[in-house]
Amino acid sequence: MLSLHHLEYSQSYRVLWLLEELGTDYELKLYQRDKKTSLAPADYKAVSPLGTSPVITDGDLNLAETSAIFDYILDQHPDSPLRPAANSAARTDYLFWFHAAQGSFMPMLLMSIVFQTLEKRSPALIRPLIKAVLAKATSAMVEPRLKLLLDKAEADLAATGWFAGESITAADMMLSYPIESAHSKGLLKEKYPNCEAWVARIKQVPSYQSAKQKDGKPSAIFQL
Ligand SMILES: N[C@@H](CCC(=O)N[C@@H](CS)C(=O)NCC(=O)O)C(=O)O
Repeated sequence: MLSLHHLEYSQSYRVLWLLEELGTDYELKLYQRDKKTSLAPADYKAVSPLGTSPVITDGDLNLAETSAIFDYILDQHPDSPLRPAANSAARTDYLFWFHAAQGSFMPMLLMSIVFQTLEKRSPALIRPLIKAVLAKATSAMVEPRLKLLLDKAEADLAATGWFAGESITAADMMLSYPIESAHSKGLLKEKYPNCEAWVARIKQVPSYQSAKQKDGKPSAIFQL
């Protein structure tokens, strides 16, 4: 049976949500982050080929990388509407947003977290200098890219309220982590009402709610 190794406050929430939505049999193993480092604990790192969350095991297979895990699981559910068919109208939107989640959105959010950590951990004497350098890097590199992504998300959501076609797909699930992170940082608000409404919409999906119950945390998002 497939096991999801679920690290608290991590991107593996999306895999938990996917498994709940598909209604498939799976085993859930819960792990807590290391209290000091916030990283995955040693027993988690021992399972994951890259030491990162999510990871699934299935027989002899250990598979990391969220998008690979999504495709592996969806390959076992070929008739699921969560992955629009190759010849369907929603397919290119699906491909774009499914891959933009990990390929473009998440690197920007990771950079923000790394910058915050660097600032927090820098020696007090040089902290103002580090802060100024990181603020410059944020305004030159992170903010413009995030803006382009959120502008496109806002425009694309206007049609149906979902990212690819008339109903929820795995692209919406993949985007939940970066867009909920943007929401919790207060980046959406009045500027991105379609994105705000989408965040509220996904939280109403029954499988999102049952995943939340199994996760047991107030939020899926990791915050420093
Ligand atoms: N590209 C990877 C990124 C995974 C990743 O960075 N996960 C974070 C959690 S959100 C993690 O494992 N953090 C704990 C650690 O690095 O020990 C994926 O899509 O699965």
